[in-house]
Amino acid sequence: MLKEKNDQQSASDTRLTDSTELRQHVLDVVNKTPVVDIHTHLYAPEFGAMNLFGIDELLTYHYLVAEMFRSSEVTPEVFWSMDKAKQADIVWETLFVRNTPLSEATRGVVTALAAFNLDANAPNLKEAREFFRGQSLESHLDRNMTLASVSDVVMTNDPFDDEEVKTWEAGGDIDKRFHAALRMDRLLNDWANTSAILRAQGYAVETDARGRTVDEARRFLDKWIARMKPLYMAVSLPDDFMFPDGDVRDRMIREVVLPVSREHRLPFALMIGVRRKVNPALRVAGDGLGRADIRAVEHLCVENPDVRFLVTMLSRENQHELCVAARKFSNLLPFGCWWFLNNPSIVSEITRERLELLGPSFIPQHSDARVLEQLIYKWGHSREVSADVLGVAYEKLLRAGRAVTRNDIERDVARMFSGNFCEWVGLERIKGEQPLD
Ligand code: RAT
Ligand code: ZN
Repeated sequence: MLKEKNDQQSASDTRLTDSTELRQHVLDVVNKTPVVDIHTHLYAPEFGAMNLFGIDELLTYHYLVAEMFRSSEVTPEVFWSMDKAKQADIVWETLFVRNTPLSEATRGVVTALAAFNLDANAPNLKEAREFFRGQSLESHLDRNMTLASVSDVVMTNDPFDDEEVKTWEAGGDIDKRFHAALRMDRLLNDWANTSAILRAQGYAVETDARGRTVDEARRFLDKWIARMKPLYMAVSLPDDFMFPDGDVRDRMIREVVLPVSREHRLPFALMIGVRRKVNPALRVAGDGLGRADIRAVEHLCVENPDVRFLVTMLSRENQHELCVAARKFSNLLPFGCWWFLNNPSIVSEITRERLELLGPSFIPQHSDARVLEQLIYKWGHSREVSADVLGVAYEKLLRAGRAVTRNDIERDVARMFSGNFCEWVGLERIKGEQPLD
């Protein structure tokens, strides 16, 4: 046993000087290393009906709905009046039967179906529906997490969502693989309505955010932090987000969010660049994007060196300057290729750029999955890109005169897939470690 272990040890320490062997090792490590998925819209089983899985949910994902309207005569009005199964039929017929599923979101469905040996050329959804109907949530969840090699999932938790609140208020433990992220959108992007809701809940807040608003909003957050034990607070922000600014959001960030972040040692995640409801008729599929001003991020980081920021930006044009900002501020951790950026060509470009400017000190990807089986394709597809990008980087290093070992590759990948995040949010459990024997 000991000898076997020593042999394994020395194999891991051997310098990889052959580029084919090197690429093979990188692929192997990238595929095997468990990932902590730092931003999703998935929920622990305890959240009941909020758990989405199966073919009808996969096909009515808003990424696909938007694409369907480009190739179908059906109007948004008619589409939204249909039940989910009928909507799924239309998406399948339009994007998978009458057209070839060439886009990233459609290929994703193919990858997910193939993982369960389901026919992606099927003329209808009969077989897929039968298969998913036969799955129990618990075992299907285990299977998906294993297939995607995801060890932990961070949810998106909105303390103003009635359905979600019911589960939190019921108390009780939730599945340990799931972690909370306290979503701040309603507090920071819709204060006029949110302040009225808070007043109805007994908080003495004002529409203009004056008076006792700051103390009361902090009291509200303290309560939800105690309840959810989130790993971080998060907000999505428009492309015209500025900091400093003279608006209510500025005041709420300065006087509520940042002090709460310091007091509870909770990082603040900013997802910047979304333009909500560019086409309102498309509903959840109708959001767009715009280029944001990196100076807002720089100001936050320079003014708050004791706060840790996780930042992702939606516009491709913002990616280089986000890397440069991260070089200036060690309290800034760039993460993920968000939403419209989650396509192999762009993920590849961004990951190369980040690696070249930041080494392994970033988080390459999050899934943003809303439907369980999306974990399989989102992680499968992005692992392909990561392995490619890393393989090229190690080969260049080899040519420059520095060979790497399997241990080096394992350390780098573990850092990017889980370590950077766990350290940032203080998640104690060490991720991805195999038991000793
Ligand atoms: O990627 C998405 O599914 C978007 O609709 C949004 O949910 C976005 O990721 C967000 O968290 O606001
Ligand atoms: Zn999201």
